[in-house]
Amino acid sequence: MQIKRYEAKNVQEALEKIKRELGPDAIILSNKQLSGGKTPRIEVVAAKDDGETPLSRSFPGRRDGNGDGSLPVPGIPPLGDKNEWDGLKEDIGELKVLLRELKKRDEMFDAFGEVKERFNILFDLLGLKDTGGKNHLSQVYSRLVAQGVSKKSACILLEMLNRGTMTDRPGTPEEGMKLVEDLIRNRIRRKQPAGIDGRIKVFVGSTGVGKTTTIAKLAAHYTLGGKKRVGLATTDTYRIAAPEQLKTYARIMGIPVQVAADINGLRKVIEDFSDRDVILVDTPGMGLNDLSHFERTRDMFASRDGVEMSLLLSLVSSRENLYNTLSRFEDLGIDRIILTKMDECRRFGFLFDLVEKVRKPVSYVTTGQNVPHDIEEVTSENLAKLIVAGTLH
Ligand SMILES: Nc1nc2c(ncn2[C@@H]2O[C@H](COP(=O)(O)OP(=O)(O)O)[C@@H](O)[C@H]2O)c(=O)[nH]1
Ligand SMILES: [Mg+2]
Repeated sequence: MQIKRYEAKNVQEALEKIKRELGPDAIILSNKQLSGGKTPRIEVVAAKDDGETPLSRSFPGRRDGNGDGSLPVPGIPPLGDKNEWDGLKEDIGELKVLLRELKKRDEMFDAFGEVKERFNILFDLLGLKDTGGKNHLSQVYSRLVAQGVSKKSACILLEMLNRGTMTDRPGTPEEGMKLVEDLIRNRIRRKQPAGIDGRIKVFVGSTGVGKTTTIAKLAAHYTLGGKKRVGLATTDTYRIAAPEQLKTYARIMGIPVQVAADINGLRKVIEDFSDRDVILVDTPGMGLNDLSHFERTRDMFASRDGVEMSLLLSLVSSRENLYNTLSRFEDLGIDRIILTKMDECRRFGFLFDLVEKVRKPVSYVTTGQNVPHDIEEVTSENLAKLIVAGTLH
């Protein structure tokens, strides 16, 4: 077999050269675009069977197949007229597409293999392998994620469950969820400090989060349930209606209320309320970029003497907003968290991440607009239940 390489401007030119030199029986072995150079060029490798080479001898049947002396490579016709050449070009084009598809499929299989491998590692880690369907941890994982627990935390919880205290494997996914609930409850109990219990209880948070409503609810509980003498105060002198809202609640409950415009005003309020067991202080809603309100509030309560500061977080805010609010208000020295508007939220799994991160006790959750009823005290029990089962009871 005689093999030759040709360079040409285009296929037509290459074809003419090949025909001229090797004759009409030549076959094309390869054809490619050459890179570099100013003008585009192609390289064509063509061959002519002269009946002498080992290659042609090794395919005697094929050689005879066409009966015209050409080497009949399947799908590649002998070089003939223009139509045949066009057909060949089409075939090459189709082959290229096919090869590309195959390559893509290979890549997909590679990626799939990698994911599978990761799952194996994860399952290994969690002890989920080869259990013959006896443990239900993978279902527990799915349920936790469905409740809004982050995937990372769900993995960590299962790993803790698997490595730590668990003596029996759960017989059902429900049992698994119960075990996770126990684990979270113990974790909250262990990790969260009791929090100070100040006589001056200050409530801070973004506008509309529910500060004034929550203060009214708590005032009623302290007065009616705790038989405590309560004084109400507000530092919100920015909105005309703000003290009015608090005054209305105070009037209904028969509780005194005062307004403190600055640090001296606050001192006077504290003095005036020296006979009160508890002073509940409302503050203006602070936007995240509201520097002056932050500084004023921080300065007013800087002494921290008998002060307990609760940050109210609305459960309907986006997670991003919650974390931004947290990091913004941390500057004020937050002692406790109050979660509001639980009635407007369905899944509470994200609270696991929140309480793990904040490490401040959650003291109350508010469950509606009704004063004084829609508020519940939070314990490690009901918080764990809320996270895992989406309900407090
Ligand atoms: N759904 C629901 N609404 C609440 C809750 N707490 C307060 N709100 C409502 O949220 C709105 C703002 O409350 P407000 O106490 O004035 O917020 P503040 O600006 O932080 O003082 C009012 O319409 C309240 O009735 C709650 O737990 N659930
Ligand atoms: Mg208010």
